[in-house]
Amino acid sequence: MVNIVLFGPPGSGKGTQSALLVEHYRFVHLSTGDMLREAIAAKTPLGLKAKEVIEQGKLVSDDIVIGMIENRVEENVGVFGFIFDGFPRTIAQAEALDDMLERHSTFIADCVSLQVPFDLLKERLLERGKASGRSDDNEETISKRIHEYLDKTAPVADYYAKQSKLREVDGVGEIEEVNQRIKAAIDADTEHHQNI
Ligand code: B4P
Repeated sequence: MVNIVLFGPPGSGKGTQSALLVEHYRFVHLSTGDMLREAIAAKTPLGLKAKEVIEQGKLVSDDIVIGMIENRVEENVGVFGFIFDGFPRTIAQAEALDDMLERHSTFIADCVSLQVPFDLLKERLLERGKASGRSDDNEETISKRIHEYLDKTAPVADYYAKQSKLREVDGVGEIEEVNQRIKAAIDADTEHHQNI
């Protein structure tokens, strides 16, 4: 199995790039943001709880997102590999993910970290907000999300750097151009990824 974490601040292109990567490789795409939005749309008790937190620009609790990911990993035992999009977002989530994968005799191969300046993130998310109507893509919530990222999520990059798994990729440029850079970073570890 080859498992990749796609990491970066809100609006860095994790969702956009994951969609392209699953077309190219045989990954199963697991996005905690998408799972939470599905729960919100279905108005499940979890969704109602998550809606409030997301609209405040905060992170949903570790227990909830770890549980969601664990269910999806269990459901997909035997697949070629996972691309984790927007997860882990805290050190506790990163540790839980390592434990979970170890139980299935596998591990994270690379954490691809998309580098995008904060003013550009804001611009992209405000633009997306116009079309998507996402209630967390407004100026006030975007600032809170970036603050939450710096406080709780940025340390996750160090977690993977310490394991020599962090691959920083320039996330500025055309979507296809960024995608080529990500694929080059993944393919650079050919020995580990021969069978993708
Ligand atoms: P997510 O759904 O993960 O979304 P995101 O961080 O806002 O966006 P992403 O980086 O995927 O950006 P995208 O490709 O869409 O999270 C939403 C919320 O859910 C979080 O704030 C949190 O509350 C909660 N949550 C999710 N996971 C959690 C977890 N593990 N723990 C706790 N809480 C969790 O790109 C954004 C825009 O930029 C798009 O419009 C796109 O078209 C554009 N774009 C992308 N690449 C571009 C490029 N190269 N050039 C120009 N525009 C580009």
